[in-house]
Amino acid sequence: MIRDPETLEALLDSVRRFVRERLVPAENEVAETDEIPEAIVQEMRDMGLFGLTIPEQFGGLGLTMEEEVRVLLELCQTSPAFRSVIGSTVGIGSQGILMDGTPEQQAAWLPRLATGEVIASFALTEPEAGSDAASLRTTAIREGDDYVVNGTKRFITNAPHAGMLTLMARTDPAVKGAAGVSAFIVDTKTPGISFGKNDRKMGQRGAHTCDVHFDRVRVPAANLIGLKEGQGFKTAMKTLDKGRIHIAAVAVGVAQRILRDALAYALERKQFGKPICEFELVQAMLADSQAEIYASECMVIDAARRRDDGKNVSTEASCCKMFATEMCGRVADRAVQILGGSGYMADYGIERFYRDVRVFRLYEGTTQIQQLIIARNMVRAARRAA
Ligand code: COS
Repeated sequence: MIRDPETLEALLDSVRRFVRERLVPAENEVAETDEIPEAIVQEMRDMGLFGLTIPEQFGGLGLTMEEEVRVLLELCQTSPAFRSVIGSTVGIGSQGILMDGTPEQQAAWLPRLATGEVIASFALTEPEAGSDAASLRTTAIREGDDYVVNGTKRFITNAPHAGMLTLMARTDPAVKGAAGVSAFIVDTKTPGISFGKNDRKMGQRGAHTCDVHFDRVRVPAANLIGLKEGQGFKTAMKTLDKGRIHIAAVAVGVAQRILRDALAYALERKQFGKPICEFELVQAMLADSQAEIYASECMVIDAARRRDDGKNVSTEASCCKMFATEMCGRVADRAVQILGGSGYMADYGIERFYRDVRVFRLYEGTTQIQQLIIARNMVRAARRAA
């Protein structure tokens, strides 16, 4: 749903300009240094990018899902590491508070997330609990007015910079599955929290992940999201439904950029006496990429609109996350192929995108988990209808 086309267009314009003038020129520096310059992060704060999804009453822009998708399509015409800076705060790190938090919890945290003063991370994954998220082992045991948290979270995006975590932990160790899990807001300055070294990753240099260790960390009971135990897994799943539409939009934006670079190369590069874009086998790769990007874009916008209409979009979110991220992998692979030997060389930038986008098919649920969710929902609906 687009509330006011003119206001949205002005925002899209400023993001487009920011990407062109500030982010694209910084791509190589970020890849070399593994750091996003603080001046760029500050500009993101000034533009309100950390508050895209936080309601206006808390100082954010309160974008609808469709509006968020449109912004992401622009913001992702560059290295996806830049999106990652704001990703966990506008997405999975804040949405649990927004969806299930009490008014007090929302008022205490959302304004500082909206300005980018505090960065949020989503702490679900553990060394032994990845795809099987409901098997998580981190415990949060009630002691007086606090919960005492022990355990380790793994691969947590933006944890090295986070001021707060949306933490999923087991409040009832006797209950093994999803029902024993609760969600908490955790201030990262709380004693007993320590961070591992930054992970060494395949791509997206400049975007950081690490382990987070909890050793007898006392979290006030007032920070239990919604003040209800046993609801944390559902909070996480609802958050991921939205997050998966977000990641699908990211995949579409980056794929558009990769295809543009591949086309530009194919127009310039001559072999057998003519530009390679005139060869039909190269044209097939360009055309397949264009058609698949278009299909993915339509899916993402449709899923976003359905969510804005208040529909349950668990199936659609998984469909577009699966389709768009797999598409992006194919587009990146074809781009390397179109550039040939140059596609393999770091100076041309395409191999960097190829590595950067690989994680899209893994995080916020692998392609195989999306397949499982889609098929399960189909079977459930069919059984209900029978
Ligand atoms: N919205 C609301 N509630 C949901 C939900 C959703 N999208 N999906 C599941 N739930 C609820 C279920 O209704 C169930 O509650 P009830 O028992 O009251 O009915 C509960 O959550 C448990 O669901 P389910 O039985 O489906 O859980 P499973 O352990 O079988 O598996 C999957 C769930 C595999 C889908 C889940 O673990 C998953 O998404 N894994 C991937 C995790 C992931 O994306 N990690 C990335 C971390 S962030 S980078």
